[in-house]
Amino acid sequence: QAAKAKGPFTPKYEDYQKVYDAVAKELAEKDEYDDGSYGPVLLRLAWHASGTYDKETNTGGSNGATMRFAPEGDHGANAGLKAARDFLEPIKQQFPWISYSDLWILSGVCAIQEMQGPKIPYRPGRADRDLSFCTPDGRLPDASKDQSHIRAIFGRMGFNDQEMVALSGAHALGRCHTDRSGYDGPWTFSPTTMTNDYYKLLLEEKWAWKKWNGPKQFEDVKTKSLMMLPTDLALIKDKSFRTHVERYANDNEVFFKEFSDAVLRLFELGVPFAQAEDQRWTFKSSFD
Ligand code: CCH
Repeated sequence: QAAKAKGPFTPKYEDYQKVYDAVAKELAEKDEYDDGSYGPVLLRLAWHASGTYDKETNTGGSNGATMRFAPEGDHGANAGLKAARDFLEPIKQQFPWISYSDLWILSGVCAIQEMQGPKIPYRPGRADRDLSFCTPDGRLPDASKDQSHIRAIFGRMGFNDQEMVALSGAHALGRCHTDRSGYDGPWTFSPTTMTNDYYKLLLEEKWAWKKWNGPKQFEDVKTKSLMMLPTDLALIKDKSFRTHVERYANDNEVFFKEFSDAVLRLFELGVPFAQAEDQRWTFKSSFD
């Protein structure tokens, strides 16, 4: 009898865990970047890949990784994300079987977990698509706007108020760069560790307009070393948003749980999975 023909390689949980481990290793080793970690910019890449989703037309979202191409890669909102894509290129070469779109999201999951955030369950199934699937400009939020804009943009993806506030807690991480968005500075004092500090600082600090020639942003009156965007302050000006800011400021566990649920949903928008919802995987972190 002839030997059973070897089918195409079907990667399993263990194979994706290997990719996770490779991203985590690079994150730990390349600690000269920015505040000492590529974690925040990797998370931003995963978010901007996903946040183009439109529930009416079921277009956009993380399936496709169309940000690799112009025009999407050149959209103003995506300025600076090449750093994240370049970081991941050697890992894509090492694991050629994974799609860019699955890799970007897996890296977002890895970034959150490695920066001591909650576990984010994951399932693969995203397929790369060509540039004809690029989304139109203007689907991602504009930081100069108010709560009605936040509701319009995240409502288009299908999120409610509570989820919008939970997702915004990602701004505990990373910073604004003048050569990317035009804004400047970090939101918290620990921009490479996931905490609920973003909400605490929003409520506890006094925020005033920064006096400078750049775009309108806030700075904390006390140290003038932290920043908030107009869209960040909208979360405490709006009554409904504010109740959730208060809940998350008061309880990091509640924040982690609801952040994990909302991010999981964000990362899956518009993806035609073969793997069932109850078959998601949770990856081991480097420190587990
Ligand atoms: Fe954000 N974000 N974001 N953000 N963001 C920026 C940076 C990060 C808005 C605007 C900006 C989310 C929601 C919003 C991250 C994650 C998330 C910057 C600075 C702007 C501007 C970019 C630069 O200059 O490098 C606006 C507006 C909204 C909603 O209204 C959501 C949701 C997430 C993830 C779940 C992360 C992380 C960063 C830091 C990136 C870095 O390079 O440090």
